[in-house]
Amino acid sequence: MTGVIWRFLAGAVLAALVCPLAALEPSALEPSTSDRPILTLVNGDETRRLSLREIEALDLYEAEFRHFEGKEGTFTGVRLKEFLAAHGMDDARRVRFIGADDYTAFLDQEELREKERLLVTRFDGEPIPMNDLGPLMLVVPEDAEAVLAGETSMTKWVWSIVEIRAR
Ligand SMILES: Nc1nc2c(c(=O)[nH]1)N[C@H]1C(S)=C(S)[C@@H](COP(=O)(O)O)O[C@H]1N2
Ligand SMILES: [Mo]
Repeated sequence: MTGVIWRFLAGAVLAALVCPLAALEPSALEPSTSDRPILTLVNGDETRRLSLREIEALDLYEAEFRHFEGKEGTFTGVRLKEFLAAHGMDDARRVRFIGADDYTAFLDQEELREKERLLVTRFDGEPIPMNDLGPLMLVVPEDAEAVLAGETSMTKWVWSIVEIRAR
C-alpha cells in the first residue's frame, strides 16, 4: 500500500521536474552575426535601427511550447525586461509593439513586471521569416497552455514585430 503511494509521489515529483510550465532556460545557440536592420526602436525623440546581431547581444533564453498560430517547437530570444533595460526603455510608462501588418499592442509597467516575456528571435534555431510571423515575436511561455485552453488573452502576443516605441 505505502509502496503505491510512494510510487505516485515519486511520479508526481518527476513529472514536475521533467515537464515545467514552458519554463525559460538558458539557450546554447550562437548569437547571430547578421547586421541587416530588422527592428526600429523609438525612445522619446531618438530612433535607432537594430540588427539581429545587436538584439541577440544579450543572454539568449528558450522555451518549448505550441504557439496558438500553429508553430510548435523551441522559441529562442532575449528576455524583454533585459532588452528594454539595455536600451534605456525600462522605465517608460508604456512600451508599444508594432507589427509589419500595423497591428499594435502596448504593455504598461505592471504588465512588464507581472510576467516573464520573451522577445523571440528564432524558432527551432533559425531566424523567423517575415511571412511566417517573423522577424520578432512577443510571447509569454508560462501562459502558452492557458492561451491554448482559452483561459488567457493573447492580444499582447504580437508577431511580425518591426518596431518598438517607448514613451
Ligand atoms: N502582428 C500581429 N499580431 C497579433 C495580431 C495581429 O493581427 N497581428 N492579433 C492579436 C490578437 S487581437 C489576438 S487575439 C491574437 C490572435 O489573433 P488572431 O485571432 O487574429 O489569430 O494575436 C495577437 N497578435
Ligand atoms: Mo484578438
